[in-house]
Amino acid sequence: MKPHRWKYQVLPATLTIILLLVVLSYGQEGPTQSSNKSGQSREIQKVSVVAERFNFTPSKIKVKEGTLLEITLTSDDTFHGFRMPSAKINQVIPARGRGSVKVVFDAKEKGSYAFECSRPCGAGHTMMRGVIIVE
Ligand SMILES: [Cu+2]
Repeated sequence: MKPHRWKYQVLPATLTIILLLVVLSYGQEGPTQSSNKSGQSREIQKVSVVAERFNFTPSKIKVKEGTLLEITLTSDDTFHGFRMPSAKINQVIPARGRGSVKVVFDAKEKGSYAFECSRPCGAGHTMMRGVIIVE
């Protein structure tokens, strides 16, 4: 294989790794404070989730009971959806390059809360799901 070909294969891989690291570091922001109507402060946990055919990354999110979980959703390919029937959340996730969308999940009670893609996105659409674990 000629040397210049090799370069074209390694560059996209390197960019993907850098992008992943950026996404992961965003997902690990420390807790911040916010106030609700009664003036009590609530801890906010932020996480970034990337949707792509046919999974969410991460697909398992752990959060401490009593915090607000702020999820920033982006897509790595087409339009997807983020639906959590238990929390009455259903948001369209814009296609790659069209920005992100935020949803807030109130982790008020311990348990497992499933989420899933709500926009038909191909053959594996029904397998595109994840879970928030409040502990
Ligand atoms: Cu889908």
